[in-house]
Amino acid sequence: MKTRITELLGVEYPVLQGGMAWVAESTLAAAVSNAGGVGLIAGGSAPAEVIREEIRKAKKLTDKPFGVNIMLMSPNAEELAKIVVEEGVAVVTTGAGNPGQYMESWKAAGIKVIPVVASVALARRMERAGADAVIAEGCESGGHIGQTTTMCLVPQVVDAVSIPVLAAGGIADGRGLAAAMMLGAEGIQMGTVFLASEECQIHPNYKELVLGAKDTDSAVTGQICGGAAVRQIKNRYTKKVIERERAGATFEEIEELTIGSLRRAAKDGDRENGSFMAGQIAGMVHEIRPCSKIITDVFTEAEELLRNKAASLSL
Ligand code: TUI
Repeated sequence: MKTRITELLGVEYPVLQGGMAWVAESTLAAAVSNAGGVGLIAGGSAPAEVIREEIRKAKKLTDKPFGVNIMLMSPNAEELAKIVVEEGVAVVTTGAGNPGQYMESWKAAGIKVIPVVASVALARRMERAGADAVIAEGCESGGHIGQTTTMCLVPQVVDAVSIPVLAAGGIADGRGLAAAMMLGAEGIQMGTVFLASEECQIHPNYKELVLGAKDTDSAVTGQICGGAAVRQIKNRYTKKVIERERAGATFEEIEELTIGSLRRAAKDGDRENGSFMAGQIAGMVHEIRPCSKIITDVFTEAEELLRNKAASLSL
């Protein structure tokens, strides 16, 4: 499958791995890149020097292009923005904000910059700022989300910009990839399905929760108190946060509950108090596979669908 994304990034498959904070480290990123996609190391809110070490580890594990995701709400974003230049990282994706202030230095360093956007307005701004492509991420996704679904967001972003668009949110098999292509995307980003990969280093309880989730098992916190909306698997933690939000808790009171919640999920596997970020598509993820198998399964299925669909509809 050749698109402007495979050409831009020099990869076999137009697929990026989501930049999942506390989840996406060098082992996972290198596995996705070695499989022909683009793996990402997530900056999250980790100390920037820890991420530098992860970048160096990934360089030892793969000679293919990989990237770093910079979460712009993190206090370390500025430091990390310099480190990706110093380390000669091939691709940068960003989330949870507008990376405009860093764009010039990244472009000057030859980095391919692909911001994640949740709205047409930000997609347009990113194109004007010099982004190489954008990832249009629908609210089916896990983690911090906007308000528009993938089905509605992707074609509107495709119509609004002329740089290539990747679709994200709710994609975990060939049907999702084929649908994204029909919406005008030239690539995809997947996160949730890579949580259930052999190479993903999260606590086994996290993987178990993803495998066991059904379609309605995620909840969105942060919608009432003015913080960031975050989708994760329903548990005691989401119930408590949503209850407090409904009871009129302040931003600070909610923050007290949310601080450390991702670590409790990814590292400790604390089923009750962790924030197990995952997308709605977790309901369709039932097995642990190597990243290479996940990617070839998705692309083989999509290619067959795209080749045969017209005939099966008697078109
Ligand atoms: O960023 C993500 N997903 C994330 S970040 C994250 S870590 C975190 N944890 C707790 C609270 C907040 C973050 C976990 N998952 N996806 C990309 C994304 N970007 N989704 C939504 C946005 C977004 C939202 C508003 C981007 C820009 C924006 O406004 C910026 C502007 O200036 O218009």
